[in-house]
Amino acid sequence: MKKSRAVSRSKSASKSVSKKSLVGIVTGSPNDLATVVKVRDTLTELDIPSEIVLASAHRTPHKVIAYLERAHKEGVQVLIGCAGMANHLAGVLASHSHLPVIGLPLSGGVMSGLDSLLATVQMPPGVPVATVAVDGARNAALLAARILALKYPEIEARLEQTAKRERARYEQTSAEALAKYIKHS
Ligand code: AIR
Repeated sequence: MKKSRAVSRSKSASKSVSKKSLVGIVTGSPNDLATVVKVRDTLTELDIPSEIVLASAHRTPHKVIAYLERAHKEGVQVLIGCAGMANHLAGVLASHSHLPVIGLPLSGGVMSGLDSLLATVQMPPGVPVATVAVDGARNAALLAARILALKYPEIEARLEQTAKRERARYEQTSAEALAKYIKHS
């Protein structure tokens, strides 16, 4: 499927990755950063420039809007909204932007992320947010990369290499686990 996508993409439509941030990662609290930096780490692994911005839909909504204005001007192409508890950040990003928005619900609080998951995923028709798992930082980054890969062939190639490496690691771990448990059973 990936092959046909690469083939069907016209040469004039494909672009080179710029140095400017292609992904804007917005998060609701400095206390979220331990998880949110993993989004950035995965994007960096794929050579995708990104930025992390601290802005809360509830505490500093003006900052969310100000960031969006800058992001639109500077050519950010995918937004990731991360927050815990009553997570309205991704939804607010999607309601003020035409860009694709990924919601990353975070755990924490008495509901361990279920509150954030439901607040992120249950968007009304017309305002789409693609929601990943609670604390699913790596998938948030990989999904952003897949969106960008539609336009940038080099990102598609890096994604393919990463998937190949991860499959090989999985096969090796599986073989080791089987050898260990079958020997001891
Ligand atoms: N939050 C911040 N503004 C709106 C929301 N939903 C989230 C943060 C954090 C949680 O509330 O993203 O995950 C608790 O924030 P804090 O700063 O009290 O730790």
